[in-house]
Amino acid sequence: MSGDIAANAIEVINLSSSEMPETTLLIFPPWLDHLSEYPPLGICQLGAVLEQEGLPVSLLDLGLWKEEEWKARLIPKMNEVKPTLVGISAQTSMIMMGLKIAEFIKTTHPEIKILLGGPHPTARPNEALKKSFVDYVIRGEGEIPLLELALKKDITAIKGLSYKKDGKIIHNPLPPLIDNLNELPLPARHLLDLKQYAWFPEISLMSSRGCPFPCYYCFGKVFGKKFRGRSAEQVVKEMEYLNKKYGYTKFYFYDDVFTLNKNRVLEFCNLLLERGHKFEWRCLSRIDTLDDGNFERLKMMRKAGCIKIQFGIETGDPDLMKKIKSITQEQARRVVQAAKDAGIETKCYFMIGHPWDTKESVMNTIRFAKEVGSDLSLFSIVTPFPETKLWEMAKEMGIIIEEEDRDWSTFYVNSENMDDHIMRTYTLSTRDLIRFYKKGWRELYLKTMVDMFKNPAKLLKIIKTRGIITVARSFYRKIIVP
Ligand code: B12
Ligand code: SF4
Repeated sequence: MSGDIAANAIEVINLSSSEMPETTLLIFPPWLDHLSEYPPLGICQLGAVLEQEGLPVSLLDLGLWKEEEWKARLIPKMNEVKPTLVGISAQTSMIMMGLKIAEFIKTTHPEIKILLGGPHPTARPNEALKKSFVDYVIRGEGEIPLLELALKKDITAIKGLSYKKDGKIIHNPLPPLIDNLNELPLPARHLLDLKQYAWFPEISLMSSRGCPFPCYYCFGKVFGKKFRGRSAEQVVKEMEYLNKKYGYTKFYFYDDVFTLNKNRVLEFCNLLLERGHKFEWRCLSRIDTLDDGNFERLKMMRKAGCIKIQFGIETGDPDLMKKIKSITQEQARRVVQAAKDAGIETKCYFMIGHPWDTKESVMNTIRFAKEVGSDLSLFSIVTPFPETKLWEMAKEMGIIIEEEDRDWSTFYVNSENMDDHIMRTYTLSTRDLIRFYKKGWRELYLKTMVDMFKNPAKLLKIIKTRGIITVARSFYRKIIVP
C-alpha cells in the first residue's frame, strides 16, 4: 500500500461511520485514455437488481474521464454517497485501476467492504483476494450473489462468492446461470448521467446471454455456454422505454451472437415492424449463423431497422478459417454480400498471430480482409486472456510467464506496447506480428482511401460522424507512421 495514497485520502474523505446508510456504490474503472461510449451495462444491471429490492445504490462510471482524473471524481462521490459496500467491475485491462481504486478506498475507510466482480476477477479471483484491501470477489453472473451480499445473507451460503477466512481464500460454488432473463429488471441507466455519453442517440443493450461456440481465444466464463434469450416482447419494450424516456432511436446489441437463434430474431423483427418502429440497430454476429440459403433473416433484419452487423471472422487463411471458425472464404463472402444486398453495412474483425499463423497465412488474412467485401475490416493482434484455451496453449508454448503481480493494463488487442504480453506463433516472432499488423492496417487504409475517393458520399458520412480531425489523424497514424 503506498504511503502517499493513504495520507492524501485521509485528508479528503471524511465519513463518520455513525452517519453511514447501508449504500452500495458500484464503480466502473477508467481504461487508459479510452472514454466510455455507452453506460456500462454490468453495473447498470447490478444496480437495477439492488434498486428493485429497495436497497440504496449509486453508480460511478470513471471511464467517462481520463484515467488520471479518477481520484478527483471518486472522492466527491464517496462523500456524497457514504457507501458501506463498494463493488468494482473489471475486465482484464482495467483490473490494475480497479485495484488502485480499491486500495485507496480501503485505506481511507477500512470499514467499507470492498468487492470485485466482472470477467477478470471471475478468471482470477485469488489475485484480487490476496490483496489485503479486497474483502470479496463475485465470480460469474453477479446479480444474485450481489443482492444476497447486500441483504447480509450468511457469506458461506452465497453462491459465486469468494472471501477470506482465517487467512485462507474460500470459493463458494458458482451460482446456477439465470435461466429466465425476462425476470431481471431493466438496467438502471438512470443512475448515470446519460448526457455525458458521446454516442447519444445510440444506446447499448443485451437481448441474450451465453454462447455455445468454442472459440479458443474467447473468455466465456461469465455468461457460460448456454444461450439464454430474453423474449422479443421484453426487448422491444426496453427499446420503447429508452426511446420514450430519453429519446434514443439507435440501439447497439452487445449480445455475443445476436443471430444465433433464427426464430427469435424473426420474432423480434416482426414485432418491431408490427409496432411500426423506425429504430435503427446493429449487432454482433457469426458468419455461419446467417448462412441459411435464402438469407430471409438478413432481409427481415434490414426491414426492421438493422443497419450494421459486426462479424468476427478472425482469419482469412482457408485452413485456419476451418480450424478456428468452421467457415470458408466463400461462405464469408456470400454472407457479407447478402448483407450488403439487403442494405446492411458490415464490419469484419480479423486477428493476426494465431499460434498456427505463418507468414503465408497472415498474408492470406490481410488479402482476404481487403477483398471480403465488408464496408470496414479491422485487425488486431491475438492476445491471450487468462483462463481461455489460448491462455493454456500459450503457457504450454512457454510464452506466457505466470507472475504473481502481473501488470494487466496492456492486455488489449490493439496495444502497441506489446512486448511483454503478445504471443508469438510457432513460426513468427512478436516483432514479425507487429510488422504484419501495421502492414495490414496500412493496406486497409490505402484501400479505404481509394474507395472513398471513388465514393465521396461515404467519406462525407464518416467525416460527419467521426469528425474531420479524428478521421485525418487515424489515416495519418495508419498510413504515414506505421
Ligand atoms: C461490448 C463489449 C466491449 C465494448 C465495451 C466494453 C466496456 N468497457 O463496457 C468495447 C468494444 C469497448 C470492448 C472492448 C474490449 N473488450 Co469487450 N466485450 C464487450 C461485450 C461483448 C459486452 C460487455 C457487456 O456490456 N456485457 C454485459 C454485462 C451485463 O456483463 P458484464 O459487464 O460482464 O457484467 C456481469 C458480470 O461480469 C458481473 N459483474 C460485472 N461487474 C461487476 C462488478 C461487481 C462488483 C460484481 C459483483 C459483479 C460484476 O455481473 C454482471 C451481470 O451478471 C463482452 C462480452 C460479454 N458477453 O459480456 C466483451 C468482453 C467483456 N470484452 C473482452 C475483451 C477482451 C475486450 C478488449 C480487451 C478487446 C480489445 N479491444 O482489446 C477490450 C477492452 C475494453 C475495456 N477495458 O473496456 C472480453 C473480456 C475478457 C477479460 N478477461 O477481460 C469479453 C468478456 C469478451 C470475451 N468473451 O472474451 N468490449
Ligand atoms: S462466437 Fe463470439 S462469443 Fe461465442 S465463443 Fe466465439 S468469440 Fe466467444
